[in-house]
Amino acid sequence: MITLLDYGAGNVRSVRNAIGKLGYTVQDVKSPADIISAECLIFPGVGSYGSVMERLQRDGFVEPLIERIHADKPVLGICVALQALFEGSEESPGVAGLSILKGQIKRFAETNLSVPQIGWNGVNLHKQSAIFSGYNGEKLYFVHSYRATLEDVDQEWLLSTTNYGEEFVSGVQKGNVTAFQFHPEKSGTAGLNILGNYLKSERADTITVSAKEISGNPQETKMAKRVIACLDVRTNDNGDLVVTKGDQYDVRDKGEVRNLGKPVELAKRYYEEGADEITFLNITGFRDFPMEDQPMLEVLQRTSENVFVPLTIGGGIRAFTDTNGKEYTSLDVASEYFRSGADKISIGSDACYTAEEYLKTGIKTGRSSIEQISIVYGAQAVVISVDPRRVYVKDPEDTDHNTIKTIVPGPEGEEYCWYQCTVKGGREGRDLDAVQLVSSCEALGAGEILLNCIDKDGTNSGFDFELINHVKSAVSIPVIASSGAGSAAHFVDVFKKTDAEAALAAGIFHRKEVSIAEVKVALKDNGVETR
Ligand code: 1PR
Repeated sequence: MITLLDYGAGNVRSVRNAIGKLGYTVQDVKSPADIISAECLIFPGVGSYGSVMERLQRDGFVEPLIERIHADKPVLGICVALQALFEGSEESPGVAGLSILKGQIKRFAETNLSVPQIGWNGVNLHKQSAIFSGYNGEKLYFVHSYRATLEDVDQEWLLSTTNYGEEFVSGVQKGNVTAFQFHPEKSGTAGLNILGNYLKSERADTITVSAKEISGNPQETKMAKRVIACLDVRTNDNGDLVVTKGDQYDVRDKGEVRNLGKPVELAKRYYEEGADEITFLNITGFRDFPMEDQPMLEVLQRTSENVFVPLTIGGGIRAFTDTNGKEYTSLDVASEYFRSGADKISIGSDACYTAEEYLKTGIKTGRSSIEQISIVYGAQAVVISVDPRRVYVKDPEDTDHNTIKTIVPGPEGEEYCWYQCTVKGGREGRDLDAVQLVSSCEALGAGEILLNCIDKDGTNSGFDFELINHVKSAVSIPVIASSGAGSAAHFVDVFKKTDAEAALAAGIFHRKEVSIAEVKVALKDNGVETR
């Protein structure tokens, strides 16, 4: 029996599912006393530092947690839970942590690397631990902007480090108390193995750690470039929820919505094929109210039972008033998705409206969906889905928008273009360019950009490098290149010719033209770091 500390701050479903998958029963902490009496406690870290600590305080969990840790009873902390062991964090100034370890959690120093660190990275062990038995250096999934520094950590606690522009603390362990910065429940088979080791050791009450340094000189760990499978989901004309795929956003073929499979089954297939992440886009979300769209919630819930890599959901994330006049904030909508198994939400149309307002007033109201969700769940949980199309101009002076000189001239031989943002699934163009959108959203607290391209979508002609470089140079958060992949070589190209952290495709995977495994082999053969 494993006890889970679910303080309602985000996707705890995945941890719950992972424990279940490993054959254990989960019970929830219902009162502070449960924290003390639990045989084995898992403390998942979801949300921002401040919101985690605030919820723990609200429920009276802080003191029992400290008591339990001091009593050396088994605890496994994940992500922000590792950070919570320290005295505080730059993420939420003035908020006290559990103060088991001295020092403050700090934001990654400014380098040319994107922050948050989102993706798969290795760990170097500094101790021998039964928890890592069978671990062969596989990459594990990290998602965070703040980290414990090597200078701050008590050496007695140091379990593992990871490199991301610097060497930081990715695992701590002392006696029966362990915490990871990475998410074992989101790290595929390798992560499940680590979690399984922990649960096994706990049951036998034999978590063994020898203080012996691991011999040899550990190499710097390296982040992998991510390969993401995207599933555009909607109801077809027969009322079935299907994965579809458009050509430049037109999903109908001879008047019928293309049906390329069932969302839960396809997601499972991509996980098994080695996808580093899976994205669901409810492509009619701008029209329908997602809280009434139970099938999408069910898709997430069922997918997260078998898929142990990060899940992103987009489509319809915005404030909404239902037909009974009941108001839902975008935070309510997002929270429902997180509870159903999403790790990140992606905002499309609403991000454009928010950016337009922000550019007009320069004021951060705190009321936009980006700000609300980012404050509670952390920037890393907020992805901005950009749906741009090229607008050609003869001269940059012909527009107020950010232009590029392009190697793909327009129909009239125009040598310049800007990228116009669209809303409602590409149906409506706005007076907003991609650079304006992404830089405003970053300023408001977004943590990642999903960069589609209507001109390229479904064409199989390769990614739009010019767009990717243009957007990448405007932000310091990670960028996912999307639209146009037609071969494994296109993935190699996008990582060689741009600094995108991830590349996403839909059509080629759905139609089984190229498998994710083939993409990974091509990347590896060409010296691109992969999982
Ligand atoms: O505006 O917040 O409700 O979000 C709606 C979301 O749905 C947006 O993220 C938008 O990109 C997406 N969307 C809306 N309509 C469509 C459509 O196709 N008619 N799909 C649509 C966008 C684009 C990519 C696609 C890649 C790769 N899909 O996600 O998967 O272009 O395709 P490829 O590899 O086959 O070329 P909101």
